[in-house]
Amino acid sequence: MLRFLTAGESHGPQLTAIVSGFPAGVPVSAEMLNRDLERRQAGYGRGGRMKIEKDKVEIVSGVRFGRAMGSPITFVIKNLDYENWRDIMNPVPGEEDTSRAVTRPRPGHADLSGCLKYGHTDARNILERSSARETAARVAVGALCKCLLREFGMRVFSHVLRIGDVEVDCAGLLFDKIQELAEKSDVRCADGGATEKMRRRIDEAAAKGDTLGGVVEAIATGVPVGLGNVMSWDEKLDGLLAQAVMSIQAVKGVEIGMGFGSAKVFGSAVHDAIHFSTQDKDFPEGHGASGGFYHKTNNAGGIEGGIANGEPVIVRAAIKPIPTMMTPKESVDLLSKQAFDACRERSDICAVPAAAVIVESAVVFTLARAFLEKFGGDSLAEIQRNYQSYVEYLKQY
Ligand code: EPS
Repeated sequence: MLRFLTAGESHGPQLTAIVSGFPAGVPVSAEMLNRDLERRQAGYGRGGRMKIEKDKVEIVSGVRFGRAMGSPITFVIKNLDYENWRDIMNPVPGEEDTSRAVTRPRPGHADLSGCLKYGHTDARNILERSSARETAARVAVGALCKCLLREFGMRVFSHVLRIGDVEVDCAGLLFDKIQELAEKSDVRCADGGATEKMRRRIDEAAAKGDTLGGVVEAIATGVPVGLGNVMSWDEKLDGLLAQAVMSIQAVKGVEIGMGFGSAKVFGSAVHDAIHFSTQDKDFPEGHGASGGFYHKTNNAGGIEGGIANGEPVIVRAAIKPIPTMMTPKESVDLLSKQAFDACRERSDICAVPAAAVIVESAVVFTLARAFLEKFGGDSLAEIQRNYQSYVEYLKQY
């Protein structure tokens, strides 16, 4: 089974990810992974930390001459900021530098519940790991999985639909155009007018010492019918996607396809009618192998009954505003129990553009795992044989 584990503190020496179950023979390059790390770092509204970091992976196991070997793949991403935190993050027992201790937990963070759970009185022991810095490792894992999915014509991209009260209008745009425009926008949005308004809102939030959240969308095209499972609750593709996306720092809501909107209207406005054709030209944009069955609408977001139905998989996530604020809310000191304002820490104003790339990575990983479950996972050649035979079966169905 495809699995991964990440480790590393935000201001420690490095982030590490170990991916096991990745098939042998898949072409993998550090450049591919670094491209997505760069995309995650970009975006209007980031704080001072992003001026320090230049995220790059070093692949230290599992890849030889540019191809996966089938053994666990390990990569590390150095935290360049560690140089400024050596004494504070020192693993050696002895004199402790507590100059950056956090005893006034920040509302909205894991600080308080984490300290109570683990018995700490310095929330740094919690926030170093709860920090969204960890998502750099997850994005590298997603980029690795893209190396597999692209071999089978699958693509996953992401864009921003909302920052604060500013909404994007990209109705009628083809996926290619949405992707192209979003990649050019520093708020990762496919609507030039909204881009300007979003930047202004972020400036306003910064001026007030406040922060902003938003909504992001990931779209996966070329997904073949049959990924996921209807038979067991814990194998349903939509359930797996929701878990993977919800586990991302600051995500407070996940929708598939029409999502919450489908609760407001009649069933006739929700369910996607089924059609059949032998002509590729009849299939909607982004359609994957499905034996000729297709849907002209995609309110289901590409998943029915926990199984991919051949249409693009569409996942949206609500990102809450960053809880570290320059105008902090009331809190209580962990030691004295006195009321104080929460700790002020350097942070971002808005990380929604970065969150789009992170959600994209979670979707990529989840689809890659479901893909390997369906088609076997030892080597690329074996998966290609299995995939080809499935496509043939679908044609003859
Ligand atoms: C984060 C706080 C900020 C962000 C960080 C996430 O870092 P710092 O505490 O060093 O200023 O910049 O995000 C990243 C480092 C990153 O790579 O995305 C937090 O508290 O979650």
